[in-house]
Amino acid sequence: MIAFDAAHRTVHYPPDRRFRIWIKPSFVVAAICLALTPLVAAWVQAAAFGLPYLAPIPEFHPANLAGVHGFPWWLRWAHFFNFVFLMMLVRSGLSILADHPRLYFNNGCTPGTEWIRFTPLHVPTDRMWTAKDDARYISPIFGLPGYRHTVGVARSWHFIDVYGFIITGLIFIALLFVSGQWARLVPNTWEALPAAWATFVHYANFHFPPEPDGFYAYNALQQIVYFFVVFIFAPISILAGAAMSPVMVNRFPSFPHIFGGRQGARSIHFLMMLAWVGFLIAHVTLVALTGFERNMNHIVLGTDNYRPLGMILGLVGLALVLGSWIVAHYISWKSPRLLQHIQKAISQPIRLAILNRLNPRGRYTKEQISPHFWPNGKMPQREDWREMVANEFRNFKLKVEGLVENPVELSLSEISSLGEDEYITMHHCIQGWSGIAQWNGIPMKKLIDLVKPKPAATAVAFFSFGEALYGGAYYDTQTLENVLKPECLLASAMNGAPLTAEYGAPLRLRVENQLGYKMVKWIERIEFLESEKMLGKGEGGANEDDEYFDLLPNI
Ligand SMILES: Nc1nc2c(c(=O)[nH]1)N[C@H]1C(S)=C(S)[C@@H](COP(=O)(O)O)O[C@H]1N2
Ligand SMILES: [Mo]
Repeated sequence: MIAFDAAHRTVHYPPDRRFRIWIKPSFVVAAICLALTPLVAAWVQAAAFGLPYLAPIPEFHPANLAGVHGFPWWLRWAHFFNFVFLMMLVRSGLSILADHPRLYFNNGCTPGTEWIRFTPLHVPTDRMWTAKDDARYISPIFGLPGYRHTVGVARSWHFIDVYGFIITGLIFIALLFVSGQWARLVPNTWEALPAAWATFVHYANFHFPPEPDGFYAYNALQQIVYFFVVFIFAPISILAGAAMSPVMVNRFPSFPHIFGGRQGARSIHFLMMLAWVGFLIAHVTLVALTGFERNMNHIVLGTDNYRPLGMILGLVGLALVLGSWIVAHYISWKSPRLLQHIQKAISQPIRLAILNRLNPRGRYTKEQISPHFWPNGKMPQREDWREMVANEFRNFKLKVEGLVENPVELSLSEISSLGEDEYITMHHCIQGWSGIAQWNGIPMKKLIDLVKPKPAATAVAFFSFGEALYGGAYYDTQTLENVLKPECLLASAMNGAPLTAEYGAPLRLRVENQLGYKMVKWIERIEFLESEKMLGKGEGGANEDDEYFDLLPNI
């Protein structure tokens, strides 16, 4: 076990590390039916009519090499790197999942409506139960980096690897078409479908169909499965990932509909992970059962013979991949800051160029407001805040200071007299849950017009009455440019009523193109600065400093 200090130990390695999976019974029944239907059909067909006819495999010999064949070097390397990145994505994805160990098909994530949960706990109704309380421990054997509430580090891996995965995929697909190798993966006639079914009937009856030499051709089922993995699995996984981005969802609210909503996208992202892992298991099993040494020579060396070298090098490659998990584990815990900065160096330019340009314009109706909205964060403990709660913040004055021409101290009524706006938007927490709520408050733009930032001011910091996870005041920063965008509110009301103590009274920020942790609750003061680097550890917020979260979480 990694040596944690006491504070990190309570967060990352809690006494309750039980692992439970519960699946809604109707989902279990549906999954079993879905899996059994083709099997039963195949069994019935074989019992009634015998094993179906399979077209004879064309004979290949060096004098008769019709069509593209073989495994060029780029294909073999793409295959290897795809495996490297995919495993990292799965492992870091599991760590992310454990941070909100429930999956739903409704946008509000109402406890009790999940179709699967990875926690033995039921959400208590007699006390505040935050999403952070709900995070679960996952063993570092399965998760990267594992342990509990390590979503920041896990996301660093997930996003570094997703670029590797996408770039590998794009190069692979481009070269498939350039080289003509695509013809090996894309069926060229509809007859491939009945042929694939006939092949499946053979497998389902534990009867291996005649094995074509994969160096020259695949059987019909194999071809269709490979086609699906490359041209269907990968795009669905990537699109479902994108459909969890706050800026994508709040800019293109109908985009997640293709997955049945924002949480449908998260569920399908997970189910696709299962599909990848299921494919991997079936693929490796068949590679091993249908001539392991020869198959390994194909994919490792690009040769077609029975020598053991491909297998040996392949096993070395596998050992390297396993070794990469161990190295990744140590980087996660020894150099998380470096990892955070590498991810930032890769992701931030891409986010600035693409996602950050999209302006939120999510519009939801009152009927869509979530019945439950997960609370998050540590309630302020400060005496002055508690007293203000008791007298409904009548004496509260928001301080707005720093690099401004006109520093102000404003009461809640002075603030609201600047002119309130109202939006119904979808909130996205880094942990994975979402919720729709209505927010009232003044656009940050109005406050900015009032205080007149000096030209040197580029960042705006929001300081909370509440503490951060590891102590010190919770704070976060925004660029001045971002808080001037539409739908950025200094909110004082939620769902038509003044903010309650739980949800951030007296004021909280709303920035609909970013994740929840950027939206400071229980705001005490606002400061305009030259740069976010001047505060805390210089990363731009309490979570960025201590939990290695992103400075710019558009996704
Ligand atoms: N002061 C403070 N603000 C905070 C947090 C916190 O821990 N402290 N948590 C953030 C996170 S992670 C989220 S998701 C949202 C949650 O808002 P909610 O409680 O209204 O759901 O608040 C954000 N603001
Ligand atoms: Mo969050």
